[in-house]
Amino acid sequence: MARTSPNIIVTGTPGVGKTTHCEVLAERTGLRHLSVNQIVKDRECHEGWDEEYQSWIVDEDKLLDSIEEEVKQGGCIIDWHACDLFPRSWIDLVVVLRTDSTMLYDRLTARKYPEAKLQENLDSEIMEVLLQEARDAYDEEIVVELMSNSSDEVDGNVDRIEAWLRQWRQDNAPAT
Ligand code: DAT
Repeated sequence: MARTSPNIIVTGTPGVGKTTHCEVLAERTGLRHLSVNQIVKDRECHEGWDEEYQSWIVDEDKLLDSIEEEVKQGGCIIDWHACDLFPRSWIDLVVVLRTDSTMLYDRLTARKYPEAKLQENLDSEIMEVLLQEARDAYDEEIVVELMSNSSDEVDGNVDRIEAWLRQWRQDNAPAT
């Protein structure tokens, strides 16, 4: 069945501003914010806790099973620092947020990330790992890279995504 509302992934290295964007976007558009972090924790889609990295070891099959019905209905904003696990047929737009490394360092330090995790995430941002993952997993026309250094950029990005959403709804309106 065709979706009447699109599904959007908002991805990027931890600390780039995914949650910040998704919350504003959900409020302004009425789409549902699916915080994968929260779902992994609440629905126990994991194989335990990694002490060194201070994060859950995600069971991807269980996660996908758990969200499949909801996502297939459309209208979801998926907030997660990985994207290539979600089937291409589920996804209409992939937003990859980017941040300058000095700013990311400050944000992750404020979160008290352990040293190994901090360094790995900074390297990942500099090496554009998530952007590449998104480009490898999805058609390039649906992957958009947006900067997230300031709150003005959050507003501008949300405006752009809202404009995209209006267009998507127009293009996918049921024939009358
Ligand atoms: P993520 O969900 O990607 O881990 P977040 O939305 O929780 O990131 O943001 C991490 C911190 O950085 C939080 O204190 C809000 C701040 N932040 C994120 N994006 C920002 C932006 N574009 N301008 C200013 N602050 C931002």
